Amino acid sequence: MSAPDAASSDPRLLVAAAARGERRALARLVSVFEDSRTDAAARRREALAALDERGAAPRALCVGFTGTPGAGKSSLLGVVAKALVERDPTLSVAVVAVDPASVLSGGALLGDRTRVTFPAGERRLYFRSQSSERALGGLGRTTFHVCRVLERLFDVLFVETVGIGQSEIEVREFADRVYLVLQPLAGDQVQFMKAGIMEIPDAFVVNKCDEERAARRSLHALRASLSFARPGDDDRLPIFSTSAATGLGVDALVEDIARSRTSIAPRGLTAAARAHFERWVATGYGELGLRYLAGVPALEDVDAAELSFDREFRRWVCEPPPTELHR
Ligand SMILES: Nc1nc2c(ncn2[C@@H]2O[C@H](COP(=O)(O)OP(=O)(O)O)[C@@H](O)[C@H]2O)c(=O)[nH]1
Ligand SMILES: [Mg+2]
Repeated sequence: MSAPDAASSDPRLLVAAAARGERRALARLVSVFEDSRTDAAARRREALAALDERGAAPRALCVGFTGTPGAGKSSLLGVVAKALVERDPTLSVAVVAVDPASVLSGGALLGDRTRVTFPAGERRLYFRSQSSERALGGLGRTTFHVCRVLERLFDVLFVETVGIGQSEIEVREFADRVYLVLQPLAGDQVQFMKAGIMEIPDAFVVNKCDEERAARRSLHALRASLSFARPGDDDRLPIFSTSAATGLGVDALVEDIARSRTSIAPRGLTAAARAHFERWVATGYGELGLRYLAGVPALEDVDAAELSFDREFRRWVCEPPPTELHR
């Protein structure tokens, strides 16, 4: 039997291979946490037990990269992740990119699923693309769970999300540091102002600054927006001008992320589990679900041991909300 086959049948081997940074093993492990079939719950438990056995506790600094589609988040993350592992030989970096589902094609917006390519042999870098299953972006149904595995295996975990509004707020709930990535396009800043989104990020990135004139205009507009949106705060908020295409300004951004690793203690995703669970219920069951949730005290202990909502999911499937709530 070849090594990958052995790994697929034995969770300990799978976890060991994933911890060594073997991409196929990582992909398999992650897909266990994306699997909606009933029998996947048992495999998740086994995988988590194997992670515990290895002492693979949550350790990653979780960094959100969020903003408009096409701003260059994926391109930039490719460059930034490589630079981070180059400057620190002990560091490992994972990227989870959540693309809005395209209603027409069922695929990713702008087809950017393949945009981040890491060198094949580099075990300290891992990239995973997911669909948000929502046309307007936000986190995917399983993003949270996948991140809770990857935060145990990598030192820095980037989560890329698309969308104006919702996804920034969602990623804020568990990211230790959030960057809002803008591109030099007229109108951008106005949209962000409207959504109140300027209040979310810890720092701003204006990418595509190889387009100099547009970049200057956008920087100016961003500073002006910030002085309204975050008065008093706006002078201290870092703004990075970058180009994923030429590498311009990337060093300063990488430096900021590296500094965050030493200055911010990762919260770990467990702290955000309850909020995430409520959203999971709200997304699937809407207002009705939230009303039901309020009356179910047992849900207080969102299944921290399983690091998934499997038990709650079974409950919802087997015992749907009482029909009187439908009225
Ligand atoms: N000129 C220029 N183009 C860029 C830059 N970064 C990304 N792009 C291009 O912008 C498009 C969208 O990039 P992508 O990384 O997929 O954006 P995302 O949707 O924010 O992840 C692609 O065609 C990239 O090649 C940049 O710094 N300068
Ligand atoms: Mg992208």
